[in-house]
Amino acid sequence: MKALIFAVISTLSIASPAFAEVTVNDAWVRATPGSTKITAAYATILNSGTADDVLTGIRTAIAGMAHLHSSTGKDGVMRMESIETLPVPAGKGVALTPGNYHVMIMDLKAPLKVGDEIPIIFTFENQGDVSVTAIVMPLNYSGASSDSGADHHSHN
Ligand SMILES: [Cu+2]
Repeated sequence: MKALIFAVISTLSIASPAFAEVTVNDAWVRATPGSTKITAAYATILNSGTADDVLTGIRTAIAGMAHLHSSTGKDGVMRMESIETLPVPAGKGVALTPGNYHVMIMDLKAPLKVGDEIPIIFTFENQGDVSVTAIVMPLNYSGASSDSGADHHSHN
């Protein structure tokens, strides 16, 4: 009887996802000059679990609107478009970087100054809400490892 109970418990613990398999790392937001009400946030999403997940939404209390965007360069012209969901495959990382995926933040309630800490909530289909603190970086900042290429996480 005891053995049966243990068997049931261990089955349950395998079925339910481990805590925080999906994490959002190195989040940063670009500072805003003057009275600009638009900026963008970037981060690296890591899925260390064995199940695929999907980023389904982003929100922040500092602005009226935050939305996931992708950037594509076509014929030398950069275009941005809203995307509703972003797959985060099991065992992979997805980078939100300048010129690529990013969080478009609109209707800012106040200017963002370098060094400020901004709360952003990323919502995933399986993981649920992941709260992160994004650091406000200077206008010319382009990401922690944008030039080296040495320690890039794998991404699609
Ligand atoms: Cu955008």
